[in-house]
Amino acid sequence: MPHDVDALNAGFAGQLLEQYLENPASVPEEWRALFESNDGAELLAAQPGLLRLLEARGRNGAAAPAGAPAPPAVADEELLGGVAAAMALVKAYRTHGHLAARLDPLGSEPPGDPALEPERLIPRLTPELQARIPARLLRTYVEGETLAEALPRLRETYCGTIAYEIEHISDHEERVWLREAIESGRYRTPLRDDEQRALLIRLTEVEGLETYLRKAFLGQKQFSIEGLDVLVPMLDESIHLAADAGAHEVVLGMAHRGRLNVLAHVVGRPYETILREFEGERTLEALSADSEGGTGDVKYHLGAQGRRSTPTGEINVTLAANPSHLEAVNPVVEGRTRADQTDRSTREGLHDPSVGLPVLIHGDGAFPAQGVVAETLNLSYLDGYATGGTLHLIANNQVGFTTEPEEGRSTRYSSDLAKGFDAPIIHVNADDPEAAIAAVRLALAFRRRFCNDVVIDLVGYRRHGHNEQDEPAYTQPLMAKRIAAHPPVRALFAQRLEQEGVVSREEADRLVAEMQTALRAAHERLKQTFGASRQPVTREERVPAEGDGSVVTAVSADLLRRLDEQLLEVPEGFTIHPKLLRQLERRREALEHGGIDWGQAEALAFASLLVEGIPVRLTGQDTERGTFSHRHLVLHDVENGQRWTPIQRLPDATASFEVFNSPLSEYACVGFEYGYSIAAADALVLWEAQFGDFVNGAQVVIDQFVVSGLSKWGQTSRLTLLLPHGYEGNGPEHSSARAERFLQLAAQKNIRITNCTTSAQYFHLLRRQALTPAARPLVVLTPKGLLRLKDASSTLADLAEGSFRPVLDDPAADRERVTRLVFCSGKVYYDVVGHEARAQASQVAVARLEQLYPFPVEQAVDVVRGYPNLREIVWVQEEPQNMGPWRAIRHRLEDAAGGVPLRYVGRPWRASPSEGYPTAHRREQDRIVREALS
Ligand SMILES: Cc1ncc(C[n+]2csc(CCOP(=O)(O)OP(=O)(O)O)c2C)c(N)n1
Repeated sequence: MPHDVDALNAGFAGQLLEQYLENPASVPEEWRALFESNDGAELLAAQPGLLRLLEARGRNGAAAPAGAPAPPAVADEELLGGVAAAMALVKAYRTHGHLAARLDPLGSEPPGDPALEPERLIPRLTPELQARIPARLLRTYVEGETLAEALPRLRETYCGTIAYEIEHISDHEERVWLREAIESGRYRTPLRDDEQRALLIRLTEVEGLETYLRKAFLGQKQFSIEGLDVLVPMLDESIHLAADAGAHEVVLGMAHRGRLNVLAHVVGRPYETILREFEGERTLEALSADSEGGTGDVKYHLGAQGRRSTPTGEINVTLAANPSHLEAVNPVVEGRTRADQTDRSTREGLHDPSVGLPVLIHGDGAFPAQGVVAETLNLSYLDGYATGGTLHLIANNQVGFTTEPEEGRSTRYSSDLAKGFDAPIIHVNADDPEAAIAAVRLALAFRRRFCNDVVIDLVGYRRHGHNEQDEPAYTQPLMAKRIAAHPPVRALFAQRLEQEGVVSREEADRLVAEMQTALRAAHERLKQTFGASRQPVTREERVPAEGDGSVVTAVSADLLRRLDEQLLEVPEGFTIHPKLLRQLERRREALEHGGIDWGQAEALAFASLLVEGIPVRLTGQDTERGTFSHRHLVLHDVENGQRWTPIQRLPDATASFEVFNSPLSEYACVGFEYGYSIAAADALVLWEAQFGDFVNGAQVVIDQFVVSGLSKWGQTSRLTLLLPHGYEGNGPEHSSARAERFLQLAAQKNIRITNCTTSAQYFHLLRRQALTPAARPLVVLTPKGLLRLKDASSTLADLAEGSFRPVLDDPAADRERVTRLVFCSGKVYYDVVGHEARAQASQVAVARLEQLYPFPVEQAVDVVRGYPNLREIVWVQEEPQNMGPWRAIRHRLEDAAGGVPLRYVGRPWRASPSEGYPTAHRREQDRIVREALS
């Protein structure tokens, strides 16, 4: 810190200040802090030499040239001090103006801030002094010759019905752009008469729909938008601006609040279909889910797609289906948008953010409190996840369900979290529709210019209870009273337009009546269709065909050889780490003489898909290398750190391979990939967990989207989850991928769950997943130790022939001798067959269940039938009895056993998946295997 400001060399300080004003980042941190504090600016300004410099700058409109003789002192001490105070004031408006803004339609007093009061500064900025301070010294963009003229405009700009938080942004260019955009009023030009009229019509429609529904369907939940009505015209504006910027897609994510209105007016769903839902009939989405054995979903969760025409052409608008879980849809929307923005016919998946705009509508209670919001914001500027900036709209009705803001967050604003991500925050009063439109214009201009997220905190209220069955006055009595006495925004806006002579009172009233008539007519039309109901969907139609049989997963040996060679190619002069080089070069040998390990089989599966035109996207924590250092799809030159990804250079590839290390998130990352997989039905999208356990950080996405999306919304996905699994003595958290969770959630062929024991099986499985016509999510319990285990490796012939086999019988059993059939799944197989006791147990055959769901009934029966002298079947698992596959597949095994007794061997019921101590693990593992064999 420059300690003694009085003793400063004014010339030096002046130069620094000059520099600071040009570019704040260019001066040392301590000086920046000094200039940015009010005291500092004042003290510095009290140095006459410095102020002469400032004066000179003002006169010339530019910095005084270095070494130029100091211009004569033209100002008295008071004026000079005043300039510094005025600068502090400008800074205060930019930084704290929002504290004095009139953001609450219900009229609560803003807290204000002393720094905004010219009378309280030293020297006091009296009106006389203000009139003497030239505005050009202050570097603002508002109009006015003097501070006296500029000040009211600053106040209007920063403390009106819009307020801004931009000064936290670390990028100087962005900050200056925003200041200029805000203060020049470029995005706040008044609406033309026809635009105002259109806005009034829109607000009338928004209010009219809610009013009609409330009257016609008393007490049914509609989660009315009223109090935040302007959200709809804001979305209209966003769609127009997106189209204008060349986008083909706008993807919306939102919760319950206002959703029906958005469906009708933003997506363009006919009123009839919404009314049909209220009448208890299903609309199209639910129907399509029906054909997949679906249950459908409540009306305010259903997704929809529409095409909107805009002045610059048509554009798709997608409202993502979502569950009740607030904010869970955020990463899904980002993933969907990213998929829309990616050209998968290019080798790396060319990303063009101008193609689509993601818009997320948040609740003011949910935004600061749901962790997935932060996780999703953290994706926004990452190479593998960016979507060119998301428009965030906080539908801020100043209350949660019944929770007050003071109970719901530790920050002043609901939006504060986003400041950490350098997003500009625009607060706007929902009772000022024109300001709200201006907020969208500024936000999207900023996004277009900088590809960054922007947050609009739309401050309104909730006219009714949380839903239509709630009484808000039980918990927010004062607020409810204020709201009851407060006219709706449509009425306020109509009144304003009447005063301005844009519409007459009669015209405004007529619009209201016309809307009710239109809704009544739609309702009548709908009622006439009742009775002529559809044919019920038959059971046969409901269960989709698996269709796996028709898929060829084998790849010719010649092609595999060629791909393997290409996967080892690096440019001239590229130096691979010598240890890694040896590992990679072993792949050539493995191809010819056996020993194709997991990493190699996987790379070959991916490469073979790429030359067949199937795009692949693989993400996860440290996935480029692989947690267990087995993958190495991305190589790093040890001399210069440059990257090289051979799989993105395959000469014959006709589809993209995207590979990214993910941030340390499960919830948002799995949500993102799910969203991507929905929009990119053509692609194999894989997410890998660091260890399988960690997938439970994404449990909401698993439960609410992955396993149930098809049933609820008819939404299919071939998202593939790679979950490292297996008991290797690493403790309770690195052992189990919790197969039991997925098995419990498996029904109606909604997902596939596998646990392969050879790299060839994995190869065929990946290819089947990409190629099979019936898209379903796939859960793969992937190995750790097996990744390099010789016995689990495969040969070229294994890949060039055959297919994925859901059950593997014992290859070496003496069929007549066998009296016990051990069934197991995954790595424990190698523990059993590799155990010293195995040699003595020729009466035991060991079969592997490679696909846990859908349970391969016929194949399991065939295995059992292959042993004529069976006396028992033993299910062996490493997991405790209350975990792992046992409980889910027990009945299936019993069926397959055809009367042969079935017994369990494994860990007993346990609260924690595994032992913490390696010795205890070894003992338990040994006991399990001995029991299986003895
Ligand atoms: C993850 C999650 N927890 C709890 C709920 C129950 N819930 C539904 S709406 C709501 C209040 C949401 O408040 P806010 O985000 O301010 O949105 P608003 O309803 O006020 O528009 C709550 C707690 C939920 N839907 N999701």
